Amino acid sequence: MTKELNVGIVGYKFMGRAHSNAWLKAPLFFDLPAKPVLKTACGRQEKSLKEFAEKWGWENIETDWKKLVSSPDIDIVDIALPQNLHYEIALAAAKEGKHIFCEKPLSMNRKQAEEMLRVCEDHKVKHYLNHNYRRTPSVAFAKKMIDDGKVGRIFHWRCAYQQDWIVDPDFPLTWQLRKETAQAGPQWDLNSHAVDLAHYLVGDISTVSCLTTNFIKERPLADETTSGNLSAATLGDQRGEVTVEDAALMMVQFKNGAIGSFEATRFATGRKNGLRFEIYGSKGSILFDMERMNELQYYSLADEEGTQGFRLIQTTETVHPYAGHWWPAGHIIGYEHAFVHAVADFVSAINNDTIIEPNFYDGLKIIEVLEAGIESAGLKKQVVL
Ligand code: SOE
Repeated sequence: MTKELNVGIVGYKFMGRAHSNAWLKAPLFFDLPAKPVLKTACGRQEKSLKEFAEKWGWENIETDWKKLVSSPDIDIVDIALPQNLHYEIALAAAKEGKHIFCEKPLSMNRKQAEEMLRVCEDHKVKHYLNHNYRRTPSVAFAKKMIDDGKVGRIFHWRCAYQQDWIVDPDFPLTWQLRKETAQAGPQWDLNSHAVDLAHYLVGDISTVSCLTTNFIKERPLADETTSGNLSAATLGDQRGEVTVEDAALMMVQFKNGAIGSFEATRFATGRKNGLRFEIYGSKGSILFDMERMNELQYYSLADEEGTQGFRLIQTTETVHPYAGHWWPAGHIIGYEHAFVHAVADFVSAINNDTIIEPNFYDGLKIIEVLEAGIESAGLKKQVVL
Protein backbone atom coordinates (compact mmCIF):
# COMPACT_ATOMS: atom_id res chain seq x y z
CA MET A 1 0.00 0.00 0.00
CA THR A 2 1.99 2.99 -1.20
CA LYS A 3 -0.74 5.57 -1.64
CA GLU A 4 -1.44 7.77 1.37
CA LEU A 5 -4.39 9.97 2.35
CA ASN A 6 -3.66 12.69 4.88
CA VAL A 7 -6.37 13.21 7.47
CA GLY A 8 -7.04 16.40 9.43
CA ILE A 9 -9.41 15.97 12.34
CA VAL A 10 -11.33 18.79 14.03
CA GLY A 11 -12.40 17.83 17.56
CA TYR A 12 -10.66 15.65 20.10
CA LYS A 13 -13.18 14.54 22.66
CA PHE A 14 -15.44 11.44 22.58
CA MET A 15 -15.77 11.32 18.79
CA GLY A 16 -12.23 12.58 18.25
CA ARG A 17 -11.00 9.49 20.09
CA ALA A 18 -13.42 7.12 18.37
CA HIS A 19 -12.42 8.44 14.92
CA SER A 20 -8.67 8.46 15.70
CA ASN A 21 -8.91 4.83 16.74
CA ALA A 22 -10.67 4.05 13.46
CA TRP A 23 -8.07 5.80 11.26
CA LEU A 24 -5.36 3.85 13.09
CA LYS A 25 -7.01 0.44 13.04
CA ALA A 26 -8.54 0.34 9.55
CA PRO A 27 -5.29 -0.33 7.63
CA LEU A 28 -4.30 -3.00 10.17
CA PHE A 29 -7.42 -5.11 9.66
CA PHE A 30 -8.57 -4.20 6.14
CA ASP A 31 -6.74 -4.41 2.85
CA LEU A 32 -7.03 -0.74 1.98
CA PRO A 33 -6.11 0.81 -1.38
CA ALA A 34 -4.55 3.76 0.47
CA LYS A 35 -3.20 4.32 3.96
CA PRO A 36 -4.81 7.02 6.11
CA VAL A 37 -2.14 9.17 7.74
CA LEU A 38 -3.04 10.92 11.00
CA LYS A 39 -1.63 14.25 9.86
CA THR A 40 -3.13 17.11 11.87
CA ALA A 41 -5.40 17.38 14.89
CA CYS A 42 -7.27 20.64 15.41
CA GLY A 43 -8.97 22.09 18.48
CA ARG A 44 -9.21 25.27 20.50
CA GLN A 45 -7.42 24.38 23.74
CA GLU A 46 -3.78 23.97 22.81
CA LYS A 47 -2.67 22.10 25.94
CA SER A 48 -5.28 19.35 25.82
CA LEU A 49 -5.06 19.20 22.03
CA LYS A 50 -1.33 18.55 22.29
CA GLU A 51 -1.87 15.77 24.81
CA PHE A 52 -4.50 14.22 22.56
CA ALA A 53 -2.28 14.42 19.46
CA GLU A 54 0.68 12.85 21.25
CA LYS A 55 -1.43 10.06 22.67
CA TRP A 56 -3.11 9.09 19.39
CA GLY A 57 -0.17 9.74 17.09
CA TRP A 58 -1.32 12.83 15.17
CA GLU A 59 1.77 14.37 13.55
CA ASN A 60 0.81 18.05 13.97
CA ILE A 61 -1.59 20.27 15.86
CA GLU A 62 -3.48 23.34 14.68
CA THR A 63 -5.76 25.63 16.68
CA ASP A 64 -7.38 27.36 13.69
CA TRP A 65 -9.73 25.09 11.70
CA LYS A 66 -9.61 27.49 8.74
CA LYS A 67 -5.87 26.85 8.40
CA LEU A 68 -6.44 23.12 8.67
CA VAL A 69 -9.05 22.95 5.91
CA SER A 70 -7.01 25.12 3.54
CA SER A 71 -3.75 23.26 4.10
CA PRO A 72 -2.48 21.60 0.89
CA ASP A 73 -1.24 18.78 3.13
CA ILE A 74 -4.73 17.55 3.92
CA ASP A 75 -6.86 15.22 1.75
CA ILE A 76 -9.65 14.39 4.22
CA VAL A 77 -11.30 16.65 6.80
CA ASP A 78 -12.81 14.68 9.67
CA ILE A 79 -15.44 16.74 11.54
CA ALA A 80 -15.70 15.20 15.01
CA LEU A 81 -17.59 18.09 16.58
CA PRO A 82 -21.11 18.99 17.75
CA GLN A 83 -23.65 19.64 15.01
CA ASN A 84 -23.66 23.44 15.34
CA LEU A 85 -20.09 23.44 14.00
CA HIS A 86 -20.55 21.14 11.00
CA TYR A 87 -21.99 23.59 8.49
CA GLU A 88 -19.25 26.18 8.32
CA ILE A 89 -16.39 23.68 8.40
CA ALA A 90 -17.97 21.34 5.84
CA LEU A 91 -18.62 24.18 3.39
CA ALA A 92 -15.05 25.48 3.71
CA ALA A 93 -13.55 21.99 3.41
CA ALA A 94 -15.61 21.12 0.31
CA LYS A 95 -14.63 24.42 -1.33
CA GLU A 96 -10.98 23.48 -0.72
CA GLY A 97 -11.62 20.14 -2.47
CA LYS A 98 -11.25 18.03 0.68
CA HIS A 99 -13.20 14.83 1.19
CA ILE A 100 -15.38 14.97 4.31
CA PHE A 101 -15.94 12.43 7.06
CA CYS A 102 -18.57 14.06 9.27
CA GLU A 103 -20.03 13.09 12.62
CA LYS A 104 -23.82 12.89 12.94
CA PRO A 105 -26.34 14.51 13.02
CA LEU A 106 -25.53 16.34 9.81
CA SER A 107 -26.64 19.85 10.69
CA MET A 108 -28.83 22.15 12.76
CA ASN A 109 -31.58 22.34 10.15
CA ARG A 110 -32.72 21.39 6.69
CA LYS A 111 -31.46 24.59 5.05
CA GLN A 112 -27.89 23.96 6.22
CA ALA A 113 -28.07 20.31 5.15
CA GLU A 114 -29.24 21.24 1.65
CA GLU A 115 -26.37 23.66 1.21
CA MET A 116 -23.79 21.24 2.60
CA LEU A 117 -24.93 18.61 0.09
CA ARG A 118 -24.98 21.07 -2.81
CA VAL A 119 -21.50 22.45 -2.14
CA CYS A 120 -20.01 18.94 -1.78
CA GLU A 121 -21.59 17.92 -5.07
CA ASP A 122 -20.46 21.11 -6.83
CA HIS A 123 -16.89 20.51 -5.68
CA LYS A 124 -17.05 16.76 -6.36
CA VAL A 125 -15.76 15.71 -2.96
CA LYS A 126 -16.78 12.53 -1.13
CA HIS A 127 -19.12 13.18 1.79
CA TYR A 128 -19.76 10.59 4.46
CA LEU A 129 -22.05 11.04 7.47
CA ASN A 130 -21.08 8.85 10.38
CA HIS A 131 -24.18 6.92 11.36
CA ASN A 132 -21.86 4.18 12.52
CA TYR A 133 -24.50 1.64 13.60
CA ARG A 134 -25.22 0.71 9.98
CA ARG A 135 -21.79 -0.85 9.91
CA THR A 136 -22.14 -3.30 12.77
CA PRO A 137 -22.12 -6.82 11.29
CA SER A 138 -25.59 -7.50 12.74
CA VAL A 139 -27.23 -4.45 11.19
CA ALA A 140 -25.53 -4.94 7.82
CA PHE A 141 -26.60 -8.59 7.89
CA ALA A 142 -30.18 -7.65 8.80
CA LYS A 143 -30.15 -5.47 5.66
CA LYS A 144 -28.98 -8.45 3.60
CA MET A 145 -31.69 -10.68 5.06
CA ILE A 146 -34.34 -8.09 4.21
CA ASP A 147 -32.97 -7.65 0.67
CA ASP A 148 -32.91 -11.45 0.25
CA GLY A 149 -36.63 -11.55 1.06
CA LYS A 150 -36.35 -13.26 4.45
CA VAL A 151 -38.70 -10.81 6.13
CA GLY A 152 -41.09 -10.26 3.23
CA ARG A 153 -43.26 -7.18 3.14
CA ILE A 154 -42.47 -5.04 6.18
CA PHE A 155 -45.46 -3.99 8.30
CA HIS A 156 -43.87 -2.63 11.48
CA TRP A 157 -40.73 -0.83 12.60
CA ARG A 158 -40.37 -0.37 16.36
CA CYS A 159 -37.32 1.34 17.76
CA ALA A 160 -36.25 2.57 21.18
CA TYR A 161 -32.99 4.43 21.72
CA GLN A 162 -32.62 4.89 25.47
CA GLN A 163 -29.87 6.34 27.61
CA ASP A 164 -29.82 7.64 31.20
CA TRP A 165 -26.86 10.00 31.52
CA ILE A 166 -28.89 13.10 32.47
CA VAL A 167 -31.36 11.57 34.96
CA ASP A 168 -29.59 13.42 37.79
CA PRO A 169 -31.15 16.94 37.93
CA ASP A 170 -27.73 18.28 38.89
CA PHE A 171 -26.07 17.00 35.73
CA PRO A 172 -24.76 20.22 34.16
CA LEU A 173 -26.23 22.12 31.25
CA THR A 174 -23.79 20.82 28.62
CA TRP A 175 -23.96 21.79 24.93
CA GLN A 176 -26.29 18.85 24.26
CA LEU A 177 -28.98 20.50 26.41
CA ARG A 178 -28.98 23.91 24.74
CA LYS A 179 -30.85 24.65 21.53
CA GLU A 180 -28.22 27.05 20.18
CA THR A 181 -25.61 24.27 20.15
CA ALA A 182 -27.67 21.08 19.75
CA GLN A 183 -30.87 22.27 17.99
CA ALA A 184 -32.85 19.55 19.80
CA GLY A 185 -32.34 16.85 22.43
CA PRO A 186 -32.63 13.09 21.81
CA GLN A 187 -34.71 13.78 18.69
CA TRP A 188 -31.48 15.03 17.05
CA ASP A 189 -28.83 13.05 18.90
CA LEU A 190 -30.52 9.63 19.12
CA ASN A 191 -33.41 9.61 16.67
CA SER A 192 -31.00 10.70 13.92
CA HIS A 193 -29.35 7.28 14.30
CA ALA A 194 -32.72 5.54 14.54
CA VAL A 195 -34.13 7.28 11.46
CA ASP A 196 -30.96 6.43 9.55
CA LEU A 197 -31.44 2.76 10.45
CA ALA A 198 -35.11 2.90 9.51
CA HIS A 199 -34.34 4.48 6.13
CA TYR A 200 -31.64 1.85 5.53
CA LEU A 201 -33.65 -1.18 6.60
CA VAL A 202 -37.29 -0.29 5.91
CA GLY A 203 -37.33 2.59 3.42
CA ASP A 204 -38.06 6.29 3.20
CA ILE A 205 -40.45 7.94 5.65
CA SER A 206 -43.40 9.90 4.31
CA THR A 207 -45.29 11.30 7.32
CA VAL A 208 -44.31 12.11 10.89
CA SER A 209 -46.00 12.93 14.16
CA CYS A 210 -44.14 13.53 17.37
CA LEU A 211 -44.57 14.14 21.09
CA THR A 212 -41.76 15.73 23.06
CA THR A 213 -41.40 16.56 26.72
CA ASN A 214 -39.00 18.14 29.14
CA PHE A 215 -38.58 16.70 32.65
CA ILE A 216 -35.93 19.00 34.14
CA LYS A 217 -36.34 22.70 33.31
CA GLU A 218 -33.10 24.11 34.76
CA ARG A 219 -29.63 22.74 35.42
CA PRO A 220 -26.34 24.01 36.84
CA LEU A 221 -24.20 25.73 34.21
CA ALA A 222 -21.49 23.51 32.72
CA ASP A 223 -17.79 24.15 32.61
CA GLU A 224 -17.47 23.41 28.89
CA THR A 225 -13.69 23.15 29.11
CA THR A 226 -14.23 19.85 30.96
CA SER A 227 -17.05 18.52 28.78
CA GLY A 228 -16.71 15.44 26.59
CA ASN A 229 -17.48 11.76 26.99
CA LEU A 230 -21.01 12.69 28.13
CA SER A 231 -19.79 14.39 31.30
CA ALA A 232 -18.71 17.83 32.52
CA ALA A 233 -18.03 19.74 35.72
CA THR A 234 -20.46 22.42 36.89
CA LEU A 235 -19.57 26.09 36.83
CA GLY A 236 -20.45 27.50 40.25
CA ASP A 237 -24.02 27.61 41.65
CA GLN A 238 -25.73 29.37 38.80
CA ARG A 239 -28.42 27.47 36.87
CA GLY A 240 -29.63 27.89 33.30
CA GLU A 241 -32.64 26.83 31.29
CA VAL A 242 -32.72 23.51 29.42
CA THR A 243 -33.85 24.55 25.94
CA VAL A 244 -34.20 21.16 24.22
CA GLU A 245 -36.59 18.28 24.84
CA ASP A 246 -35.58 15.49 27.24
CA ALA A 247 -37.52 12.77 25.43
CA ALA A 248 -39.22 12.34 22.07
CA LEU A 249 -41.77 9.82 20.86
CA MET A 250 -42.30 9.74 17.12
CA MET A 251 -44.75 7.85 14.93
CA VAL A 252 -44.17 7.57 11.18
CA GLN A 253 -45.56 6.15 7.99
CA PHE A 254 -43.12 4.80 5.40
CA LYS A 255 -43.56 5.32 1.67
CA ASN A 256 -43.91 1.54 1.24
CA GLY A 257 -46.91 1.42 3.59
CA ALA A 258 -45.15 0.20 6.74
CA ILE A 259 -45.64 2.14 9.98
CA GLY A 260 -43.11 2.77 12.72
CA SER A 261 -42.46 4.14 16.18
CA PHE A 262 -39.37 5.73 17.67
CA GLU A 263 -38.69 6.38 21.35
CA ALA A 264 -35.66 8.50 22.19
CA THR A 265 -34.72 9.48 25.70
CA ARG A 266 -31.85 10.18 28.08
CA PHE A 267 -34.11 9.43 31.05
CA ALA A 268 -34.46 5.63 30.83
CA THR A 269 -32.81 4.81 34.15
CA GLY A 270 -30.52 1.81 33.76
CA ARG A 271 -30.30 2.02 29.98
CA LYS A 272 -26.79 3.19 29.04
CA ASN A 273 -26.71 3.03 25.27
CA GLY A 274 -29.78 0.89 24.66
CA LEU A 275 -30.66 0.93 20.98
CA ARG A 276 -33.17 -1.73 20.06
CA PHE A 277 -35.23 -2.21 16.93
CA GLU A 278 -37.81 -4.73 15.80
CA ILE A 279 -38.94 -5.33 12.23
CA TYR A 280 -42.06 -7.40 11.57
CA GLY A 281 -42.85 -8.64 8.07
CA SER A 282 -45.04 -11.05 6.12
CA LYS A 283 -42.42 -13.83 6.12
CA GLY A 284 -40.49 -13.21 9.30
CA SER A 285 -39.20 -10.77 11.86
CA ILE A 286 -35.80 -9.43 12.95
CA LEU A 287 -34.85 -8.02 16.35
CA PHE A 288 -31.62 -6.19 17.26
CA ASP A 289 -30.26 -4.89 20.56
CA MET A 290 -27.11 -2.74 20.43
CA GLU A 291 -26.10 -3.90 23.90
CA ARG A 292 -25.99 -7.45 22.45
CA MET A 293 -24.58 -6.23 19.16
CA ASN A 294 -23.04 -9.51 18.04
CA GLU A 295 -26.48 -11.10 17.83
CA LEU A 296 -29.69 -10.86 15.83
CA GLN A 297 -32.95 -12.61 16.53
CA TYR A 298 -34.90 -13.98 13.60
CA TYR A 299 -38.34 -15.56 13.40
CA SER A 300 -39.25 -17.29 10.14
CA LEU A 301 -42.70 -18.40 9.07
CA ALA A 302 -40.89 -20.86 6.76
CA ASP A 303 -39.72 -22.89 9.76
CA GLU A 304 -41.60 -26.08 10.49
CA GLU A 305 -44.84 -25.64 12.37
CA GLY A 306 -44.42 -26.55 16.00
CA THR A 307 -40.75 -25.60 16.16
CA GLN A 308 -41.15 -22.01 15.03
CA GLY A 309 -39.68 -19.42 17.34
CA PHE A 310 -37.13 -16.61 17.55
CA ARG A 311 -33.71 -18.04 16.82
CA LEU A 312 -30.45 -16.43 17.80
CA ILE A 313 -28.00 -15.68 15.01
CA GLN A 314 -24.48 -14.93 16.19
CA THR A 315 -23.14 -12.52 13.54
CA THR A 316 -19.47 -13.31 14.14
CA GLU A 317 -18.83 -15.72 11.27
CA THR A 318 -16.88 -14.98 8.11
CA VAL A 319 -20.13 -14.94 6.09
CA HIS A 320 -21.29 -11.93 8.10
CA PRO A 321 -20.40 -8.43 6.82
CA TYR A 322 -17.09 -7.09 8.19
CA ALA A 323 -16.75 -9.86 10.82
CA GLY A 324 -14.22 -11.91 8.85
CA HIS A 325 -11.72 -9.02 8.95
CA TRP A 326 -11.32 -9.35 12.69
CA TRP A 327 -10.93 -12.43 14.83
CA PRO A 328 -11.62 -16.12 14.22
CA ALA A 329 -15.32 -17.07 14.17
CA GLY A 330 -17.20 -16.50 17.41
CA HIS A 331 -14.77 -13.89 18.74
CA ILE A 332 -17.00 -10.90 19.28
CA ILE A 333 -16.42 -7.24 18.43
CA GLY A 334 -17.67 -3.97 19.98
CA TYR A 335 -18.79 -0.35 19.66
CA GLU A 336 -15.57 1.00 18.17
CA HIS A 337 -15.45 -1.50 15.31
CA ALA A 338 -18.24 0.13 13.29
CA PHE A 339 -16.12 3.30 13.12
CA VAL A 340 -13.24 1.25 11.70
CA HIS A 341 -15.59 -0.27 9.11
CA ALA A 342 -16.72 3.22 8.13
CA VAL A 343 -13.14 4.40 7.63
CA ALA A 344 -12.32 1.31 5.55
CA ASP A 345 -15.34 1.88 3.29
CA PHE A 346 -14.65 5.62 3.06
CA VAL A 347 -11.04 5.13 1.97
CA SER A 348 -12.18 2.62 -0.68
CA ALA A 349 -14.90 5.01 -1.90
CA ILE A 350 -12.31 7.77 -2.35
CA ASN A 351 -9.90 5.46 -4.15
CA ASN A 352 -12.52 3.87 -6.42
CA ASP A 353 -14.54 7.05 -6.85
CA THR A 354 -17.76 5.39 -5.70
CA ILE A 355 -20.61 6.70 -3.56
CA ILE A 356 -20.52 5.88 0.15
CA GLU A 357 -23.67 5.83 2.27
CA PRO A 358 -24.91 7.33 4.46
CA ASN A 359 -23.82 10.59 2.91
CA PHE A 360 -25.06 14.17 3.06
CA TYR A 361 -28.06 13.30 0.89
CA ASP A 362 -29.09 10.65 3.45
CA GLY A 363 -28.33 13.17 6.20
CA LEU A 364 -30.59 15.75 4.59
CA LYS A 365 -33.45 13.23 4.47
CA ILE A 366 -32.90 12.43 8.16
CA ILE A 367 -32.86 16.11 9.15
CA GLU A 368 -36.10 16.63 7.23
CA VAL A 369 -37.80 13.87 9.26
CA LEU A 370 -36.40 15.13 12.60
CA GLU A 371 -37.37 18.72 11.86
CA ALA A 372 -40.88 17.71 10.78
CA GLY A 373 -41.12 15.72 14.01
CA ILE A 374 -40.21 18.71 16.19
CA GLU A 375 -42.64 20.94 14.28
CA SER A 376 -45.46 18.40 14.66
CA ALA A 377 -44.86 18.17 18.42
CA GLY A 378 -46.70 21.47 18.91
CA LEU A 379 -49.97 19.91 17.77
CA LYS A 380 -51.68 18.24 20.70
CA LYS A 381 -55.34 17.47 21.37
CA GLN A 382 -56.42 18.02 24.97
CA VAL A 383 -58.15 15.13 26.73
CA VAL A 384 -60.87 16.76 28.81
CA LEU A 385 -62.18 14.07 31.17
C1 SOE B 1 -24.67 10.53 23.13
O1 SOE B 1 -25.99 10.50 23.31
C2 SOE B 1 -24.10 9.57 22.11
O2 SOE B 1 -22.73 9.68 22.24
C3 SOE B 1 -24.47 9.89 20.67
O3 SOE B 1 -24.18 11.21 20.33
C4 SOE B 1 -23.76 8.93 19.78
O4 SOE B 1 -24.07 9.18 18.46
C5 SOE B 1 -24.16 7.52 20.17
O5 SOE B 1 -23.47 6.61 19.37
C6 SOE B 1 -23.89 7.25 21.61
O6 SOE B 1 -24.48 8.24 22.39
